[in-house]
Amino acid sequence: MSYKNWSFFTVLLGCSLFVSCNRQVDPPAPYGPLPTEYQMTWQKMEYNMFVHFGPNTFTNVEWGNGKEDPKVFNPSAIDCRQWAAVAKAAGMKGIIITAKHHDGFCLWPSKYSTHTVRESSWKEGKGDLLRELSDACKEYGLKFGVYLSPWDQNHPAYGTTEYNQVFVNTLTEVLTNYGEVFEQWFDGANGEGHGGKKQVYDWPLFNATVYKYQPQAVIFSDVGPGCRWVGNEQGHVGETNWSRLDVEGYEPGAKGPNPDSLNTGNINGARWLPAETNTSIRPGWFYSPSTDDKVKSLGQLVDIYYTSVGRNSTLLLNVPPDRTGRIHPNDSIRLMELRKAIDESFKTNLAKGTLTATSTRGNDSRYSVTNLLDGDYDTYWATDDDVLTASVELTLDAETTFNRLLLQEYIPLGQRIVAFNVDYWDDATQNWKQLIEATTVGYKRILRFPEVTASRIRIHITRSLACPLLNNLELYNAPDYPLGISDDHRYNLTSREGWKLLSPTVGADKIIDGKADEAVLVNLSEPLILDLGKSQSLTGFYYAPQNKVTAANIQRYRVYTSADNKNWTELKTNGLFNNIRNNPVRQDVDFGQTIQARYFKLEPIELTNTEDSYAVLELGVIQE
Ligand code: FUL
Repeated sequence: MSYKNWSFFTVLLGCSLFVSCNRQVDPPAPYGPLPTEYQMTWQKMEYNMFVHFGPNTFTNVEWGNGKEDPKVFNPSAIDCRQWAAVAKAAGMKGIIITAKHHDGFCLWPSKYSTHTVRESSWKEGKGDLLRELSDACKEYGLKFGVYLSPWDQNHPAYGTTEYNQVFVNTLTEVLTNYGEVFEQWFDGANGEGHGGKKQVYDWPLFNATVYKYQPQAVIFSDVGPGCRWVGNEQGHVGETNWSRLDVEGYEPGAKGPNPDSLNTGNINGARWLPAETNTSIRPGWFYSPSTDDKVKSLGQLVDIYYTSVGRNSTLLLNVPPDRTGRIHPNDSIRLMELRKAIDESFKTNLAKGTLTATSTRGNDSRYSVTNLLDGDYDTYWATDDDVLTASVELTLDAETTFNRLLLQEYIPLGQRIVAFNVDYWDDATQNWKQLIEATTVGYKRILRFPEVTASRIRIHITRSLACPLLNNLELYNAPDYPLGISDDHRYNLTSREGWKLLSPTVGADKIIDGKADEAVLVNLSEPLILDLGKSQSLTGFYYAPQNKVTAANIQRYRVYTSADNKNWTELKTNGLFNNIRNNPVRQDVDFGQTIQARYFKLEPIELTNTEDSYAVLELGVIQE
């Protein structure tokens, strides 16, 4: 090569080096459906309060039928500022109130209904609960959201095409009179109203009404469009949880996607539809004095935090005010304990050290793995477009003991990571050892594993739909909070001495053993007949269904008692276990009188699905 050529090459090489050192690699392209700005704001709220309040608070039922006297609604010392103070101290960011439940009762004096606070005894009909709560939320810096049930058992127009407009009118009142609404909660339940008629809901019209007056509101339902139900009311979204769902051909309610899809989302789902885990601090959604001693234990609530917020979901925890109109101390104390437990668990981030990655996008410092520790939500680590598996390693400044790993994926550009492993470096064997294998990260993922002491930890992404983007990594050593007394243990408190189940004969022992552990399947033709051994004073009965949304549990039933197992007295002709499909917890039914009897019979007349046998976990009578 001549000197002239050589110098030409030097110049060329120099230029290309110059260009590559300063090259700004393109940011990763968005992948799949993306969250809107409003969905991002909503996702970051993480933890909100649900409030079920209305006539049911006073009548011991979960579903009112619209025929209740509005005068039963009469809280003696309502204090929405107390609700807001409790929510705020609990660490919640917003409150969603049941403005109208299935009984049609409106917590504001609606022009379009005659079943409202105006007709109640509260404040001599001059009260407006939405006003009081929305004001309290503003005062405490909380966001305000509304639940409105299209199913309305009171309104005379329900079941006619006219009703959809009535519903839109009530919706408009709620959305235009109380300031900003961060979430609109639509219940898909579609039961019978006046004269046994069901309504064909106009969902596109309902959604358009929300967006017209509150464009930033995130709309909840089985199919969104803002966020989705997780397919159960027990407080857990899937370990695999995609913030995406296919909604084509589905509707909110019974025509919704199956509970498993709702629980995990769909890996290639066409719509961005993040999960909201909704559950109640008590067994039911509405207050009842009978559940004052059944508030979930601290351990149960901590567990729910991990199975919701820790799995890429928000948590909407229901705290039902009592008959005075205040949050009962049993609930508020538990919420403060939960707040303390969360604070304690995530007080000290132990992820201090040096981060390296097997690959960095364009070797560009803007996508450096060090972004994972900088506390800035909008800086993230990324790989090149064609690098779909990669590892991130953290060498800790010192040997550290930890049992929790928190990861966040940069979801404004889509959810991508399918599967990953977490390993720690074992000094004794000089090898990597696996701590845990996991699927999906999403907005926030908190992994729990047994305590380990190590100085290196590695996150190995084994499958990603597009180049992975992570923006945060934290390590903690959190205390364990034992689950404590659960409802299952409480069954043991009932004395079952001398009881014998005469029907069915197979599995009878399990049904009355006081252990709500194993469900027995009974043929629909066989009722449950219990012999108490001798005549007793009975005030009610309980039925514990199988704890699964997809189970075949009893929904409608007849109940009888007898002194001789021959002549039966019918106590309930068409009993309904309210909301048992979505919330399959133990049902306690009060006879409303004391009955002297030796035999008790429960006859199923309708199940939660179309199977021909039904599930029973436990059955028993409640004695005086
Ligand atoms: C369900 C309703 O039927 C329950 O009563 C409760 O409001 C729950 C949050 O949603 O669909």
